[in-house]
Amino acid sequence: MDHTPLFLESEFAQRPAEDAAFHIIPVPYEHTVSYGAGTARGPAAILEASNQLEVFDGTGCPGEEGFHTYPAVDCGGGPETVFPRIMTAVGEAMHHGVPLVLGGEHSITAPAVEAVQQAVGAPVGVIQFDAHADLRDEYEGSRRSHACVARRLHGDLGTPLVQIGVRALSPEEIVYRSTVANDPSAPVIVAHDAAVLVPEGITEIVLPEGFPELVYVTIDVDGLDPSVIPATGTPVPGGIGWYQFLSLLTSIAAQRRIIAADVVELAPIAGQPAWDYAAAEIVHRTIGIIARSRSAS
Ligand SMILES: [Mn+2]
Repeated sequence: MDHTPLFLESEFAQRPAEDAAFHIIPVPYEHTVSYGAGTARGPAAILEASNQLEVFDGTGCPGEEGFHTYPAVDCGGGPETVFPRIMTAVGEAMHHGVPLVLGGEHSITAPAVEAVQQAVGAPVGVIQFDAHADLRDEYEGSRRSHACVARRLHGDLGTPLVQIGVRALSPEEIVYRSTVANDPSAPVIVAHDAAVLVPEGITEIVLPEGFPELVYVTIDVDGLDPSVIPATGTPVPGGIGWYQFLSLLTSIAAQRRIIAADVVELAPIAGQPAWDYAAAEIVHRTIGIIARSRSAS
């Protein structure tokens, strides 16, 4: 059997889980009839591409804090069997450090956040980079579709939510956002949509007062402009650029404690490793931003 690549093992020897700050969890989940054709190959492509990364992320060498890559979560079966496995893996990683979950389709964020909530026993806020709001209650007959993940987080798990880079919204999602905005008892949803962020070149956002101290960051790669990563199921023009993404994430890390993150929805295109590399770089830069914010606090 081929060796499954570990995150940046070309430069940093794998650390035991107890001795690693960052815990990479591959979740090759794609619950569609075309299983195997798209996002299921995302985690392996990111891990392979990670071995081409430079150890220096532009500011420091986050790998010095230790990486531990888990075996891929078994994604055979439907959400009712796979989601508990995701929760177990993320819960275990939370004992040791910061989980970085690699998707897979976006629906995996719901069990990941649930596991993080359980592990900390405190309110967790979610920061979502995404082209889509993912606030539908149901999509194509499923409440666990990738198009519904933010609704599962906000509506079911009760997480306050900040959406960054959204530029594709259904009428139902617009109504949901405004209903929440007018309901003082609902957890907050704050939208920094691409139509304002991108033309105005905004590089910093201020989190709302009362937003939880502990945050989970979910990065749907389609949140960035397709000029950065076109290898995703539903690319949408007009997304945030590379440096804008880094600045926005840095501004989040300066205000709250990022305790877990995921990078989802990479659908590798054969013969086009550039996009796999870009996704691996997103993971690496995210780790670096988290590492520096932790040592600063
Ligand atoms: Mn999404």
